[in-house]
Amino acid sequence: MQKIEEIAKGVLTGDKKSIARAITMAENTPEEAQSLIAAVYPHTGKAHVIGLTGPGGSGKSTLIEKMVREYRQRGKTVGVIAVDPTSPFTGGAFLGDRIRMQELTTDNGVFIRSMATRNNPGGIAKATRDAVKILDASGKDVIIVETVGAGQSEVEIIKVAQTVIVIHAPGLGDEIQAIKAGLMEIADIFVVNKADRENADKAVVDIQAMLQLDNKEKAWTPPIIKTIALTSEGVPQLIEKIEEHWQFLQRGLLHKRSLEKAEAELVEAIKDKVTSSIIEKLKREKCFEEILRRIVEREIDPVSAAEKLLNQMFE
Ligand SMILES: Nc1nc2c(ncn2[C@@H]2O[C@H](COP(=O)(O)OP(=O)(O)O)[C@@H](O)[C@H]2O)c(=O)[nH]1
Ligand SMILES: [Mg+2]
Repeated sequence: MQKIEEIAKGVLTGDKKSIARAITMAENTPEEAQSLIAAVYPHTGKAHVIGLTGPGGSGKSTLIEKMVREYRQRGKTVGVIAVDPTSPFTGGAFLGDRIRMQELTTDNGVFIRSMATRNNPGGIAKATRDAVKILDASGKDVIIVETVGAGQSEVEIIKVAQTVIVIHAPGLGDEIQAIKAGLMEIADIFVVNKADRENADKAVVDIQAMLQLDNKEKAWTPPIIKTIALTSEGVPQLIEKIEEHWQFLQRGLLHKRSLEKAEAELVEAIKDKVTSSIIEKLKREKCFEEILRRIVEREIDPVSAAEKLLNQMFE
């Protein structure tokens, strides 16, 4: 117990080792991490959480490195969480070029971490949410979450963000389709990276065309920003747009979104608790083993058996 208190205290002072240990705990032993999260939770809610998602190879990690530098120049502290199932967990290593990152990793105003996506007992979306809370409590002004692709779990992960950036780059095949399918509605800002490549303008036109298909009345129209992450071109403009979106949210939507997020997290937590407590209770019942035997003997199918058990329990 003492240990968790110490880690929590360290997190609140922004101590890198404590932050790292706290995130590891959230990944590996989410139940143990719960008391830590509870302890730091009152100190969260200040950071601007930015999600960056798009196909692998579009330049997310390169762009984030440049965004971090830009934020540092503006005097802001930054946390980065990379959720990338395609690259193995390397204990905090992030971005291909580690030497380039050395400078940032020794900066106390920056914390960069990649998340383990395998063997994650509580689920990657939950672990990412916890990591964001830990970084938020540590006092980071901005937290950037990088995820790959447009699958359901990526959308789940990116829901942690207040500002969602969907990135694309020319030369990645027909990935615009993927953006269209999964991420169109949740994008607040589009980035076309690798603007040094010849098809960049076509990518911009494609996204514009998609945006025009959606003729719902919107208070915020997602801008499309061209960047060259390699040279930082467009990065200051991107940061400006992110700030603009943050201001926009603070004029009203932020509170509504916070309530929605709170509800989603509360409902998920209730589901978890209810499910495990009911299952534990049922397992202690005598009829549990009997019904297992009947399923094996093909006297009853598992779903009907579940209904039967639950009916007995609640009658
Ligand atoms: N030409 C060009 N290459 C880029 C640019 N940004 C990133 N890259 C390269 O694209 C590759 C993938 O970048 P990375 O940041 O790892 O992409 P991620 O998978 O989306 O995180 C790397 O070889 C980068 O050097 C850019 O603006 N222009
Ligand atoms: Mg990456």
